[in-house]
Order: sequence, then C-alpha cells, then structure tokens
Amino acid sequence: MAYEFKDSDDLAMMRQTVRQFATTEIAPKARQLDEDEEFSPELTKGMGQLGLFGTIVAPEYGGQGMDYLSYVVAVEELARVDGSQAATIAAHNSLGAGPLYYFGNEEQKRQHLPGLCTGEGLWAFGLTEAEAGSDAQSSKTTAAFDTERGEWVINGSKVWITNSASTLTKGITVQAVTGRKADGRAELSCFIVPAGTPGLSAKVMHGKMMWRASNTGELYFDQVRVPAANLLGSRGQGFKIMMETLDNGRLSIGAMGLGLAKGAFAVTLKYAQERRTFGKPIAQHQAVGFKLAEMATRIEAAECLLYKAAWLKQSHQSFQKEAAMAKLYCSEVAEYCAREGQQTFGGYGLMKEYPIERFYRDAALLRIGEGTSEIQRLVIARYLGC
Ligand code: COS
Repeated sequence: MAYEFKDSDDLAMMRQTVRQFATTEIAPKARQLDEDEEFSPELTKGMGQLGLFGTIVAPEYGGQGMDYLSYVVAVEELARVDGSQAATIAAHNSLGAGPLYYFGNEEQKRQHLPGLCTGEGLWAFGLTEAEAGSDAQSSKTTAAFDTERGEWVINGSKVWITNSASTLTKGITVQAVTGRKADGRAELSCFIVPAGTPGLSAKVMHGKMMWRASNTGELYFDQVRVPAANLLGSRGQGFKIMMETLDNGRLSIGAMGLGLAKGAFAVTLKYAQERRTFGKPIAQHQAVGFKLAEMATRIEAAECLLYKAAWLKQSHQSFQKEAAMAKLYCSEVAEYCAREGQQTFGGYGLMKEYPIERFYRDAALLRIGEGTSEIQRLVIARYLGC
C-alpha cells in the first residue's frame, strides 16, 4: 500500500507523550505567561527533558534523530495548547539547530550541536532586518574580513528574532553582506555568533499581540568580531543557507497552524455541546453545526497536505512547493478555526478566560512569520513555472 493514513505505533506514542506534557504542564500556565509576556525557561527545559530539542539532529551530535513527520507532530501537539511554547521548539529546531546541522562543518557541529539538544540552550536565526523582511536579500548588516587578525567584523542589526534574547540563548546564525557579486547584487554569507560576544547586544521585544510567552529579540552588532572559522558554509552561500532553512521551517509553521486549528476546534466543539440556547445545545443549531463541519473538513485537508510535505522531506524527495503550500494553507485554516470558534463562543470568546481568545491572536502570526502568505504564493507560483 502506497499510503497509510494513520500514525505508526511509535508516532502515536510520541504524540501521546507530547500531548500529555502540553495538557498537564503547559496548559495550566499558558494564560498567565501570555498575560505577563513571560518566557519560561522551566517549560523550555521540561520540553528538553521530553526530547524536543535537537529533534532531527543525529544522535552522534547529541540529537534525537527523529524523522520529519515525528518532529512536525511534536510541534503540532504543542501548538494545540500553546503557540508560544510551540514557537520556541519550532524556531530552535528548524531555524536554530537546522542550519548548523545541515551546513556546519564537522568541528562546528561537534562544538555547537550537543548543547542545543537538551533544552538548556537555544540558538537563533538572524535573517530579518528592519528593511529586509520579505525582501530577504536586502540585508544591510555587513561582515568585513580583517586580514591581520583573521577575523570577521560584523556591524548592523536584526529584528524579530525568535529565541535570540533569552537567558538560555547560546548564539545566532547571522546573514551579512560580505561583498558585491559581479552583477552588482550583494554577496551574502552566514556567521556563527555566540551569545556574549563583545559588541553584540540583545533586547527583548515587548508589546506583541501574539506568542507573547515566546522570546523575540532585537539584535545589535557593533564591531562584533568572530574568527574565520565561524563562517557557516562557504563565503557567498549565505542566502541559499537561509532559503533552504526556511523551506524546512515552513513545515514546522504548518504544524503550528494545524495544531492551533485542532486546539481551537476542540474547545469550540466542547463549548458548543455544553452551551444551550433556545432549549438545546448550540451544536444542534444548524448555524453552529455547519461551522464545526467546515472546521473539521478544513483541518482534515490541512493535515493531509502537511503530512505529505513532511513525508516528501523525510523521503528525500522535492518538498519545497508542498512545504510552502502547507504553511500557507495550515495558517489560513488556523485563522479560520480561531475566528469561527470565537464566533461560536460569542461574548465569552472575547474574554481571556477562554483559550479561544489566545488562539485568535496567535493565529495572526502564522500568515506573517517565516514568509508571509503572499511570499508562499510567490514561491508556489514559481514552482508552477509562472
Ligand atoms: N533554496 C536554495 N536556493 C534558493 C532558494 C531556496 N529555497 N530560493 C532562492 N534560492 C537561490 C536562487 O537560486 C538564487 O541563486 P543564484 O543567485 O545563484 O541565481 C538566489 O537564491 C536568489 O534567488 P531569487 O532571485 O529567487 O531571490 P529573491 O530575492 O527573488 O527572493 C524570495 C526570493 C522572495 C522567495 C525570498 O526572498 C523569501 O523567501 N523571502 C521571504 C523571507 C522570509 O520568509 N522571511 C521571514 C523570516 S522569519 S524567520
């Protein structure tokens, strides 16, 4: 049989373990952490003990050696309860550990990866700048080579960088301009910048509408010096490293969308079966029943698309187009389910007491972060030959 539309025994066990942790450890704290805009090192370490760090990294570097579908399911189960904790895991694994694992040389991998597979250390992805968001090639951050000292000197800034300004942050992979190509475009390269390097400062970004308990930082590089050995990949390969990393990252953002949609659906169904109007549970009014039917149908379609994309990735087939589709569609389904769920809750859906309110806010990030919905459509259209 070519397809098996069910979790394997191992996957089902992993799903159950993460769901249990999310329900018993994260759910009771999620509302308060969101309200206080507080990152939780304790929950992060707890997720580390569960094996959710270094998920796809091979055991020889300290990782869990999971396949991609298992990783996607782990993120989905966290997002079913809390987008902030899921964001910490997704950003760390796909964007933090990912480029070091896929593009690092042996020495870099042995030096950095083991500490990133436990939950005791976070690594961030330094791509976005104030004037380089969707147009990710237009970085202004520069790295100049000091031939006398054999060091790169980095100057510039980054913004919106998940996991970059926490007490657990161990470092950042930074894209910087290292010269000009023959056609005049910027030559971009990636650098490993450990936290605490002189000249590097990080500021936590406050006032977010969503993912309020995840750590988001603004980074400043003022004559930050790193040795030549901290170049990741080769000089000029930086943009490709970043783009390939985002291809992978789209799968985990898709998982965040699917998880949020499932979480919003679950609380809405329960509420609709309990809340009574006109003498019966509102689930029995066709207007509400149709909403639930539509949510469930879209969730089913989103799951098929995402799991297929993850399967393509883990079976070493071309997956980039499907990853962009999954990111796009799962984030739209998440937003749909959060909005229709909130509508079903009526006035209560506007109150922080009910998690649907948080789902509604968290869903907004998914159509903007790690490539807007417009960028996903652009990427998909390119794969179609448009
Ligand atoms: N994998 C590998 N290489 C890739 C690639 C990918 N997915 N996408 C592009 N490239 C390569 C191209 O092949 C091209 O190589 P050459 O210079 O050797 O020809 C180079 O990168 C430039 O590609 P292109 O000209 O297509 O780049 P654009 O400036 O047009 O940008 C988009 C392409 C819009 C897709 C890209 O900028 C993008 O993804 N932007 C969104 C960034 C984003 O998601 N930011 C959010 C980060 S939050 S963590």
